[in-house]
Amino acid sequence: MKILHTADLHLGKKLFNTDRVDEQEAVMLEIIDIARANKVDMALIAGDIFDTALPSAAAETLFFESMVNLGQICTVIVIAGNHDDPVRLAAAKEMALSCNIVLAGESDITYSARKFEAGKGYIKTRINDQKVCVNIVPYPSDSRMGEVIKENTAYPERVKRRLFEGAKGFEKDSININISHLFCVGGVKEGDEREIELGGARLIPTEAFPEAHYTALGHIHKPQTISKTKNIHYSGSIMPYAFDETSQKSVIIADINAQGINDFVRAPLTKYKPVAKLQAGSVMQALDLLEKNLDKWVWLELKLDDSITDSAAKSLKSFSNMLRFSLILPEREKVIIKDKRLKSDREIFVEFYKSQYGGKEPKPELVNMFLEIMNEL
Ligand SMILES: [Mn+2]
Repeated sequence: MKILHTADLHLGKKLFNTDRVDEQEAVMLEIIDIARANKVDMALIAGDIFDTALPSAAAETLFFESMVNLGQICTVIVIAGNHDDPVRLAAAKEMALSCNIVLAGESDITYSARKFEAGKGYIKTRINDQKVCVNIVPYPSDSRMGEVIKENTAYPERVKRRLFEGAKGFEKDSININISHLFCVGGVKEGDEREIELGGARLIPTEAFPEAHYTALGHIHKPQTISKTKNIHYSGSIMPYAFDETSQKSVIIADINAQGINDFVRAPLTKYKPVAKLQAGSVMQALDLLEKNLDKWVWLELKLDDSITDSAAKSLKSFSNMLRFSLILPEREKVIIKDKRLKSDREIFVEFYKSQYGGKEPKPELVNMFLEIMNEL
């Protein structure tokens, strides 16, 4: 069977207030074309479908239209990520089922028994006369797993338990697949994923995954293979969502049989605008760089000895591909180049607050509250 694995669509997500639904639509069409051209049997969409719990109408329309089209090509499994509202995402699950789509918000997917053989956390189907079992684990936060936190059970242990529960559907003669949305030990960060910052206690080790022919993960935006021997992969996001996401985006196409993975390729996505963080030492150079990067979203850092003239600012602003502009002047440089790691949590917080609120100092109570939370983590 052939699978297509993608994740982190973040439909509706803007880059510095710039709407990207048109770009997202082009990429979704490209993904559907890739599925069709490769005669894919199953699409695995591993969470963060939307960017917010309350997506825009345009983002929802794009999702539903894309899924209906994909469902005409193959069976589609969609799980909720941390950015998705699990209830809202799966609200149309009954209707989706008749379009060959499983919408999995929270763990319980027994509703899909109308079309598939479904158990607690898994579905079974047949593709080209081959048995297939998919262990479905949407973003496993404690509240979404409906866990009562027992003493002395660490978060990775609770997730492991949940992963092994769905694996009860795995059979010796079936192709067995795990799909989830989490941060796995060994994952390399790129972009602005929030939970990664929360520290090691939430990381899931590879031992937590039941042995399977393929494990499809979402959550990290950088495409990467966590374990080749255990077949654990991140597809990465469908386009860059932060200025440090410079790697080529792609979807995974894998040909799997009962013996293992026959063929594995990352099919590049080409319909989005890449990002670039550019540095210039003069206005002339800055204008030249912007001109040369019209096909990219640009964050321009301009280092000058003196402040910028009105006419230069006007020329720079005329480039609509420039989404962010940082002017670095000598007196501010000391602050900017100081390594964050050398600063205390208090310093970092105060600096961040001031940058967000026009230089205003945060109230001491607020700083203390922040430090208390930091200590608890
Ligand atoms: Mn995520």
